[in-house]
Amino acid sequence: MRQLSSKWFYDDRGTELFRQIMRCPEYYLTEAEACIYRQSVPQLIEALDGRPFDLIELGAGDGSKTQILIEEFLRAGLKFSYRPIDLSGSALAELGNLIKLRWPTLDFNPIQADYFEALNRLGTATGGRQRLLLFPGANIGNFSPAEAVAVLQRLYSFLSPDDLLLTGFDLKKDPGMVLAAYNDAGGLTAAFNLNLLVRINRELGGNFELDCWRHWETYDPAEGAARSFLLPIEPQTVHLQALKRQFQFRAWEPIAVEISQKYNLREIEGMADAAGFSFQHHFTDDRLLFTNSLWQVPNP
Ligand code: AVI
Repeated sequence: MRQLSSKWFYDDRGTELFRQIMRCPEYYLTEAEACIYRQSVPQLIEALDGRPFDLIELGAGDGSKTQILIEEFLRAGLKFSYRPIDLSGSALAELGNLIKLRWPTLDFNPIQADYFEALNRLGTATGGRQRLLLFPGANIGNFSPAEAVAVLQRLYSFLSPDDLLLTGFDLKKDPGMVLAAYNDAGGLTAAFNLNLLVRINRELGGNFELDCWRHWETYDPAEGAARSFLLPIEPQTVHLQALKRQFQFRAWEPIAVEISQKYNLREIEGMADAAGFSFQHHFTDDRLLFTNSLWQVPNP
C-alpha cells in the first residue's frame, strides 16, 4: 500500500488545523493530558533531584499544556531552561512571544528541527544539569509499536543516569470514542489529512484533484491502532513535477497517512523496559483515557 509519512502534516496550515483539532469536542486527548498535567506537578517536582535542569519538549506545538508545568515549576522556585523542539517555525515563534510575555526572564531556547536532529544538536553533555524530556500529546502513537520502542531507545541514548522522560500515551478505550476523535463531525481531521495533498501540489508541483479524495478512518480495538487513509473516488494520474514522476491510482486505492497507536498500561511499562528505562509512575486522568508515563534512566 502507498504511504505518506505523517511528519509531513505540519506545514503552517497543517499546524493550524491540528490546533483546531486539539480544541474540537471529539478530540479528548488534549483535555485529558492537560488535566493530568494539572494534577501531577507535585509528584513531578518530587521526582526531580533538585539540580538545575533543562525542560526539553519534543513536538511543542502551541505549548499550552507545558505552560501549566512551567507556571508551577516557577512557583516552586525551580531553576530550569525551556527548550521546545518543533518542525514548525511559526509555532515556535508564537510560543516564544507568549513565553516572553508571561515569563520574560525564563531561559527560553527553542530548536526548529525534527526530534533527532535537535537532540543531536543538544548532544549528551549537560554540564551537570538534569534533563526532563517531555514527549507529550501521544506523539509517540504516530509510530508503530516497533518503531516506538526504537524511538524511545534513541531518546534513552541522549540521556544520562537520573534523567527523566515523561511521555504521553493515549490509552485503549471505547472504539467509538477513538473513531470519533479522528473523524470529527466538523471535518477538521479530514481537512488536516487532505492538506497533505495540498502541500504536495504546492511544494512538489503536483496535480492531485483535491475534490476527488476522501478521508477514511479505521480503528482496530485488538491492535489499538487508529489509521487514517486518503482514497480517490475515481482513477487518478498524478504528476509531481519536482520529482519528474507520475503515479497512477485506481479508484479507492488507499494512501496510508497516519497511525495513532493506543496502548494499555502494561504494554507501556513493557516499552519502558525494552527501551532501557526504569518505569516510575503512570499519571492518568480520572476517566483513564490517557497516561503521562514517567520513566527514569537508571543508575548503573
Ligand atoms: C500529533 N498526534 C499525536 C495526533 C494524533 O492524535 O495522532 C495527530 C492527529 N491526527 C489526527 N488528529 C490528530
